[in-house]
Amino acid sequence: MKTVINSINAMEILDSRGNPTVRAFCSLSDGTTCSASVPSGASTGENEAVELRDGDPKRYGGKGVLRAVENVNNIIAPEVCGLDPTRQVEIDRLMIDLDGTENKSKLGANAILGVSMAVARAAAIASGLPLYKYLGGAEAVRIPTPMMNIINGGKHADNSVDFQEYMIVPMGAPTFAEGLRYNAETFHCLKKILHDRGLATSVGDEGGFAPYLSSNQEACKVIVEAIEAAGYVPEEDIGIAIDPASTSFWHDGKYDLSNSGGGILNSTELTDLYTVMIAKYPIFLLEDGLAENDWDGFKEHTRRLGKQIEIVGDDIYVTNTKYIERGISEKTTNAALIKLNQIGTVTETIEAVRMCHSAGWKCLISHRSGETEDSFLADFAVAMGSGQLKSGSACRGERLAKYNRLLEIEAELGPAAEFENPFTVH
Ligand code: 2PG
Ligand code: MG
Repeated sequence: MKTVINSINAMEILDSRGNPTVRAFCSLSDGTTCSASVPSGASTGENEAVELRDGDPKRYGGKGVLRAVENVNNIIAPEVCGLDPTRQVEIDRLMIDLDGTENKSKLGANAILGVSMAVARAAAIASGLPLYKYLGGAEAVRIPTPMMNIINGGKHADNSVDFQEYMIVPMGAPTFAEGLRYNAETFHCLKKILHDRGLATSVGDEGGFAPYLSSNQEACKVIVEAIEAAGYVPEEDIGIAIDPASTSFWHDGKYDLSNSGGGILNSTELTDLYTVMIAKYPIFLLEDGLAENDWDGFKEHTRRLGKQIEIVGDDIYVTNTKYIERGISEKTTNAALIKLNQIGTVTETIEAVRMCHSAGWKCLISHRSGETEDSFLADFAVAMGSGQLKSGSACRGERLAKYNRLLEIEAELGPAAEFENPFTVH
């Protein structure tokens, strides 16, 4: 007998920042039951799919998601029940049509994505396959490089650092497990270095340290010290990737780094600053070096830096093929960030990855700053085979849930697992 979806429902849970989010449940006629939880960003792009919030000031400061939960229970569930859970594309399209808006503002991308992920997971279980294999097929064997965010700034921390994320990348590690160890050891050395200098070792939203540093470059300096203190060679063993999330300090067409004493810069001047930093530190990737609406600035930025390093667009594309297509034709960047909840369905996220890969672009699969213990992202990253994932620091359970799941996947694949440095050395 054909397995069908028996029930779909949702509830309000809390994310890693203590804000409400959606957990969706799916049960099948074969007895399979599972759930999936939706993450939430802080430095969001203006064109992201809409995260539906109640706006009721009496609950969670207006951030409740009971309307999204009701939309799952009352509008989506009756339409999806009875369908074959392996028909992911059809189910996602059906929800997109039910919503009927450009940006999923009627039902909420949080409602739709919760169901989309839960259905994928249920179908994988019913098929007897791990999620990465169900979504990625037999060739899903590439384990992504863990890009670990060990210094948090910008909107993710209350410190003097304007740039949001400083990540370490285990360039020279032979396996994912070894790469994770390189990173975690460096994280611990960084803690000691900061502590010994009397700097704060408390952490930001993604588990990286959030010290008061004298400049944005100072963060690279202490990271290089930490890499060396851990016994690794900067550049060869471990490199640096930065997500300045510059939309968050872009005001009136200028980049405002006055929080860290860096002044107010235009796109060219900010690209000059990055050029200096790249020459001085082992930086291999810059994400959102410029702001979401600075398409012209980005073109110049990529023309100047794109041969040397990976230039990733996050807020500018919001995992939406409409914007990625423009980026590919205008050579705006040479890679894209991929976040499931920016677009709101598993199917559309896969389409975004496919578009990037067929243009020869890299994809960096990403968590959100507000996360849950759900490790869906780890399987998704392996399924997409893009070789790069960022899931925060070596601290905070919701971040480690993804890295630990990747350890499991690598062990399960055994000798079939592939792990290769996705960056070209400059
Ligand atoms: C980013 C993300 C994830 P947020 O900018 O890349 O690190 O942050 O989820 O706050 O948008
Ligand atoms: Mg980003």
